Amino acid sequence: SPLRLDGVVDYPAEFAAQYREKGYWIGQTHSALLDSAVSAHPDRPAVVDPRRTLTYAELSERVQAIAGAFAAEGLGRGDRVIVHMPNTVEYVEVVFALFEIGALPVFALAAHRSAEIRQFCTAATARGYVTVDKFGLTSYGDLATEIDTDFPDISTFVVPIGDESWATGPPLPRVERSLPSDVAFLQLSGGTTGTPKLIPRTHDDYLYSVRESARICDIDSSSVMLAVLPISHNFTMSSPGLLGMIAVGGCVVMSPDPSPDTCLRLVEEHAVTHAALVPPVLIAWLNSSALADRDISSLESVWVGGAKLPEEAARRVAPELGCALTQVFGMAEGLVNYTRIGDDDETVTTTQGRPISPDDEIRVVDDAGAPVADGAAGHLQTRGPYTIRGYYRAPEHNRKSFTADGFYATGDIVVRDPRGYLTVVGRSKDQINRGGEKIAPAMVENHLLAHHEIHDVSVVGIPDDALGERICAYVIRRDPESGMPTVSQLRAFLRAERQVAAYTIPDRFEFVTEFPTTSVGKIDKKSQGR
Ligand code: J2J
Repeated sequence: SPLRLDGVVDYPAEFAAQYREKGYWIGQTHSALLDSAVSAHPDRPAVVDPRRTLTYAELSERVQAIAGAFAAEGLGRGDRVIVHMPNTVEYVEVVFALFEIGALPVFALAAHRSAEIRQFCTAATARGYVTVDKFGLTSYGDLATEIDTDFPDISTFVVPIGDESWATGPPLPRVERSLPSDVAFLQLSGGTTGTPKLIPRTHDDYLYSVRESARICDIDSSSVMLAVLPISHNFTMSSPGLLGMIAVGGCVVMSPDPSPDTCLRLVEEHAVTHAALVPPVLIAWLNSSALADRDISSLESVWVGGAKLPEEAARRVAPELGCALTQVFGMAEGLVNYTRIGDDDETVTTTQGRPISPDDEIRVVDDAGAPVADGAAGHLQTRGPYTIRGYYRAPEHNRKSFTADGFYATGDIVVRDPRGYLTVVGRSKDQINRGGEKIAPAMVENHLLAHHEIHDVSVVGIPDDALGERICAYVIRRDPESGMPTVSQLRAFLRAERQVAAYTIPDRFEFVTEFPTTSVGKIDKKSQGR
């Protein structure tokens, strides 16, 4: 019977029926996706990192053993399990082991720290937390101890990186433990509020977007993708990402860091054909001296998205990297747009593509909700076969983020052309896009307001050449004369006391005595950002 999970907004029955009828939802689970790759390509490499390489058959064997270990700890169908792991082979083993037992991975980013992980534990009422012992200079194990102590209902697992002998118990009997219509995992929203919003995606809806993405990007079993960005991110996971590669029997090479030196070396070593990049990483590749030393002729195309790609950078891809460019404009809530192979240069360099599905419904509306003409800027709203109808356990927030007829209000301002291609021209949501990393100002403001010497704070995005935007905090001190707190005290407070992810710490602090206000007395974030 279907998984019963409170706080999920289902697709209306008539829409679900239509999506099945049209062949979008084919009744496949993530475990079944892996199984078909294992039968078709048992001996092909599935996933590679600097320590280990697994073929599809080996991956499947490890997944069964680890699933057994999770089940032995009492984890099972419908349980939410926070996955807090860097880009490694073990990441793929763990996530598919959770799918195998019907548990729901919650896709934390490796960069998250105690503050964010605790929020996810609470928001998801998690039963499990999986992390690694250490990776590079970062030790993760301590956080597991903390979670163990503070969340008695959560079982914690610390995976020893590179050690093939962990979880080698008996495999589980093979039965399907979830239905294709079940929620498969909880993805994270970029967020606009002080609490994280979780995104429930079903096997059916997500894998439709994955298979179509693989087809649009023309990947097959000979394709090799370099995972440069955090593998948990929806882009690297599914557009077409790790799952797209598994859908076609291709190979994923995990990069331990996004630096051009590491990445371009890996492209040469593993004859990488594709990579998903945010604009600042693409630009770092283009400007890297390593480009001259490396043979990257295997690269067929780079997929670039997560933030607006400047046209000048887009135009440099073909001549300087010797490969094609695909622009990707997507969101963890659903809708993904791609420029298509064979599109003219103008389209590929100046638009963010068009939707995956003929049944992605797109509305571009003015402030009053009335449709605007093609060519005019407006708010993007969307509904379709892989776009959620609501965030997890967030009825109040859902009333703002979804229209009465079920369209998701993306908070993006776009221009649609008569062919249906979208160009992102702005944003109406209160969110900072720092080189593809999304920060909710309200979240940062809440942490700063916990400082006893701060009277008030307003966090905004400020334009930045390299990252598109950076984070700026306008701070009103409790005692303006005191000179306290200082910038370095505030950074230390956020890092060490509040324990937030480094990418959410403001790049700049400005001490002010009042915020600019609009005519209605609301803080004018737009004028601060300029
Ligand atoms: C401008 N803004 C963009 C683009 C995303 C594929 C690719 C990206 C994401 C992603 C994703 C943009 N140009 N090319 O999930 O599957 C901004 C928009 C959007 C928000 C979503 C995928 N591509 N954006 O970035 O959930 O503001 O997903 O609404 O992290 O990023 O962020 P996120």
